[in-house]
Amino acid sequence: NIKAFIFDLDGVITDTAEYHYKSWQKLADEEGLFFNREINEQLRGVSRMDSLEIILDGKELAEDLKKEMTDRKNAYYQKYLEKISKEDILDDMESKLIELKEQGFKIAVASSSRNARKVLKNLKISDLFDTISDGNSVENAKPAPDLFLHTAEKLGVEAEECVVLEDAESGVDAALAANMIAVGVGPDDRVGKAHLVYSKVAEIDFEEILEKI
Ligand code: B16
Ligand code: MG
Repeated sequence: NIKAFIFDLDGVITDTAEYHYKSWQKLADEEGLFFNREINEQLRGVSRMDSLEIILDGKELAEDLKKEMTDRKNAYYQKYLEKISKEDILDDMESKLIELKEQGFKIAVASSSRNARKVLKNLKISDLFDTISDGNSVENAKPAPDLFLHTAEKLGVEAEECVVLEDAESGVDAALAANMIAVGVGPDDRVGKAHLVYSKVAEIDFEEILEKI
């Protein structure tokens, strides 16, 4: 008996991945670290510090240096965020969200991003959600189930009553670990472990999801 839909942000509601990419690329260039779009793919849904660790690829640095680097990357990223507006909502996601609400479902955002509230504010859809969880909400980032479990608790529903929409492998893993229904958005080699997969956001069909699960 599904009562709530929990949405990932980057890759499901909007596409900030390109801005993350450009910001990491700038930092990597400044630091002489090897980085490209292929490595960037591995950063989908991964927290800021975990992303840096992937880029460092085993290279060990002092904590304060790593903190400075992630802060610098975030400053670049936040510059891009200033440009985000309602037009950056993917496809017809806003009308789909409104429809789910009208049907009586609870809807929430559960994003790894510490900038999630800022992004939602600029997209002008913050008020639609019953609750918003972000990279500050729990200690253990995706693929740990914590962020999704925390979100269900705030919604007042059981994990089994939630459907999670995710574009990242780490996010699908987190949803499955939380005992929720996982709907993947993207190629099978990325989100194929989900209960149901759509290749892109425009194809997500909520009636079909409710029928099939
Ligand atoms: P921040 P999501 C994730 O958002 C992004 O996919 C990932 O690339 C990024 O590193 C992470 O947020 C942390 O973002 O640096 O803003 O805290 O897909 O979980 O909505
Ligand atoms: Mg995502």
